[in-house]
Amino acid sequence: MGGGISFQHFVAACLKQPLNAAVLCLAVINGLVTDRASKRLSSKELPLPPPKVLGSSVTHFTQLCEGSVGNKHVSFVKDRSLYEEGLKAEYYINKIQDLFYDEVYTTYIEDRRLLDIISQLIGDEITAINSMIINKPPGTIEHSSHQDLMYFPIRPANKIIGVWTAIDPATIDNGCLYVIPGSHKAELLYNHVDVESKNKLLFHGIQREEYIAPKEKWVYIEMEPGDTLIFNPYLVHGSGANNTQYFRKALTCHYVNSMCHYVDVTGTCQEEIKSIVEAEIKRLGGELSFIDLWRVKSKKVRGVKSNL
Ligand SMILES: O=C(O)CCC(=O)C(=O)O
Repeated sequence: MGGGISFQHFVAACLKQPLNAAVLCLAVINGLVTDRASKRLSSKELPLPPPKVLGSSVTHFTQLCEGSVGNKHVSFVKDRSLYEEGLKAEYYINKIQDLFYDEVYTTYIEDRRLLDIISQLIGDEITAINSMIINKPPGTIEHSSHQDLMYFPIRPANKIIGVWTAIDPATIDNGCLYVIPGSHKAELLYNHVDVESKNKLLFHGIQREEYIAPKEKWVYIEMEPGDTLIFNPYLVHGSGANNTQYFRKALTCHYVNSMCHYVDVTGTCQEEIKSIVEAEIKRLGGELSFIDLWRVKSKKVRGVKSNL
């Protein structure tokens, strides 16, 4: 396992300048954006998201889990092994997805300052996809290394960007994110296998990720509440187990330039994911294709028109 360093120090070292702001950008580290953009991103004027949203995110999560606040749009993902322990919902719900019409979480997803940053990276026409609050309750196992693009039938990839904001302190002990720096540069999707099917549906991980870079090169990113990681969808990343007795929550969303298009992933390394998703939709009584599912899981958040 690679040694952990504080996120602030990691980014500051990479940018070779002091960095005090909560907005931090891995894309900058990997040279994806210009110097001008990196200066803008490290500006103190852009703290993200407002602390009020972070605080209400936690309360709202609990209320959604307990059913004391209803929301017919969101969907819940359980950690199956924690569920089997008969715990309260907050202790086994791993994710709440599809937050686009949730009054609390949209204030994060559509935060003007966040969209200003995203527009520097992918352009002014922005569609949000795949919004989630990720809960990592005590006892959660690791989330294997993967590339987010594996799940998206959308291209071009360089117009897709992921955003992950810590709600709680994220530490090595409670399962912070780790990344393999530079792993996005080859613009390759690595072979993923179903590694955690006992715990969660659709958790595929990269086979033999140590061939991409030895574990000493992996970087564990400890983050404070409000710290935000922005990353390329080819970037290999994952997160560790939560070995503490506290929750580790984060808000995350992907943003896509609205002029992107859907691609048929049949015959590619994404086909297995497509088949699993379509089979699960069928099992639940639905008829959506993989692409239609992403149409449902997207929302235009800036600009006038979206292809998605
Ligand atoms: O928050 C985590 O533990 C991992 C999240 C992640 O990598 C993802 O959802 O793609």
